[in-house]
Amino acid sequence: MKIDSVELLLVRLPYVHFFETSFGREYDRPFILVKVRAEGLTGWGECVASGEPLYSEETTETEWHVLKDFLIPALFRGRSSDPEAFCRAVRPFRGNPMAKAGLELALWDLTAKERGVPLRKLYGGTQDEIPAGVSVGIEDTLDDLTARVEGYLGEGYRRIKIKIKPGWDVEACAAVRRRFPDILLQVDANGAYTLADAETLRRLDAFNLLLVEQPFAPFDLWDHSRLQKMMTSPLCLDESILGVTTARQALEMESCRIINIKVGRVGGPVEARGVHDLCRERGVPVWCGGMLESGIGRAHNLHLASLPNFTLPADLSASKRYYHQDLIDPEVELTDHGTVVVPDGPGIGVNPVERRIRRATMRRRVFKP
Ligand code: OSB
Ligand code: MG
Repeated sequence: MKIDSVELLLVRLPYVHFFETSFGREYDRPFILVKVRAEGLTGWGECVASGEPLYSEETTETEWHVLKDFLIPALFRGRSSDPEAFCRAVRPFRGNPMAKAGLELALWDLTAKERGVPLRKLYGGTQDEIPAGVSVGIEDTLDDLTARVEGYLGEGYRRIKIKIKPGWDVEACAAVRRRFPDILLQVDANGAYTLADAETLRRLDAFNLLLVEQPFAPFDLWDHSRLQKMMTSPLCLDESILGVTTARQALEMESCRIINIKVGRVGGPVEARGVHDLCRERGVPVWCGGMLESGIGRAHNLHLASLPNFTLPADLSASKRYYHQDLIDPEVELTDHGTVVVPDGPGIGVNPVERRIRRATMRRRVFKP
């Protein structure tokens, strides 16, 4: 298709409840929406970096710079809206996966809309609903934590993940397990530990966890491998897995037994599908992670999570778990059996609400070929 314009929108949405990880507490989220127009259709993408380089090196400002100065010009030079051609064209640019993914996602939405099919069809997805988990942040007290977990279980979430950090780990798990002995429970450290903490981490084996996510720094495949040999709980890597190559190396080193796939972290759907396929060939389960996306990014995640090897519950929750009012209509809801449904319309299959987006927009720029 011939592209008419690419629009970038820097928006900000306040959370319903603060979200605290080992990096700190946040009350809202700035992020970039990407809107590609071609032949009367509009493709939407979302870039998942936040305001500060805490989860990874990228921020909304580095994404804006890289999109404006490198990725959008590369797209225009290619004179095509084909997402796979775009993916090849921007491969020479190192890093910056979240910026790349935001634009590639918009091109996938556009392509699926052109063909009149749900995005899931283009990806080869086989599932039409995804078991929903919820990621529960660090709270002020253990009572606050167990009250939140109880609330989410009451809403029907099938799996609980709690954020941990040094000083909020063994006791947090013990408190949740004491109240809810049988739930599916996992933890996520976002890289807050080192091998010196191995004794503390080994104590987590007592809580029958589905997995322990990213205990060490992103680069540290080797120490994850050493830790995995010391623990019975499966380790799962998030930040460390940058694409097919790091996934293969992590599996060959036995740094983890499960992989969290986030389309932004690996640089787009093409790479994400590659990680999925590699894990499937090797019998390694994957699940779909989240970055507290708006409904636009979450709809994209749902289509990706429909691939067959996404066998563990996803960090894909209802709109109201994150935001007072989501940017899409209808909002994402939980079914009565604890799943979220993959939208069925063309493309991402959800309708962005322009009025709500305008209200949340802090900066906007339109680029033309
Ligand atoms: O590590 O999975 C993570 C949110 C922001 C940054 C990193 C992570 C998260 C989450 C939220 O856990 C998951 C969700 O979107 O529901
Ligand atoms: Mg994580």
